[in-house]
This record gives sequence, C-alpha cells and structure tokens, in this order.
Amino acid sequence: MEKIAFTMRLKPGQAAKYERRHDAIWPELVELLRTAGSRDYSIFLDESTRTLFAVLWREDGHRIDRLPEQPVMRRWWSHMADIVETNPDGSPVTTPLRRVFHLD
Ligand code: RM4
Repeated sequence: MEKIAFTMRLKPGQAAKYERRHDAIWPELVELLRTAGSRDYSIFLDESTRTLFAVLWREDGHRIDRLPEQPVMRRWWSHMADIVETNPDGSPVTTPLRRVFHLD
C-alpha cells in the first residue's frame, strides 16, 4: 500500500455544496473507487485558498490510473464541474504532491 496526496481547487463560495455532495456520494462511485484500489480516502479544505487536499491509500496493483475511463467517474466529475476548477476534458484540475516528510 502507498499513501498519495494531491490538490484540487474549489470555485468561490462552494464549500458547503462540495461537502453536501460528498455526504451524498453515489454508492456506485464508492464501489468504483474501492474496486480500483483506493482506501481511507479523505479530502480536506483550506478555506483561505480554496485548496482541496486529497489523501488516500493505494493498494498494490491498483487501477486508479484507469478511473478517467470509467463512465461513473466521468459522470461524477461533470456533476462537480460547477463547483470545482475543471480541465477542458471535464476532469478536476489536479496537482500531485510529493511527500517531503514521513514519520511512522
Ligand atoms: C472529488 C473529485 C475526485 C473524486 C472524489 C470522490 O470531488 O471528483 O476526483 O475522487 O471527489
């Protein structure tokens, strides 16, 4: 298992809506994310910059790289596109983060 983190960015004034939509995350998306090998997935919000900090565990042999091909994932991204900064292909603008410290 490997822990990874990345950021996304919320559009202004959308924090409550973002949280509400995730409170009502679709069961089929939960299933897809788990099947792809993600575990213990959290998203934190820095309200001062609207930065969303996502952190999750990736199982060995995961298929997270294939998520953009999945219709459920693409439907979720289009469902979120009005409140998250989004690329022209509909995916959220994502910045991978490099780990610079770790303490077990
Ligand atoms: C986020 C974003 C991510 C997704 C999570 C569940 O808003 O769309 O790509 O993995 O939701």
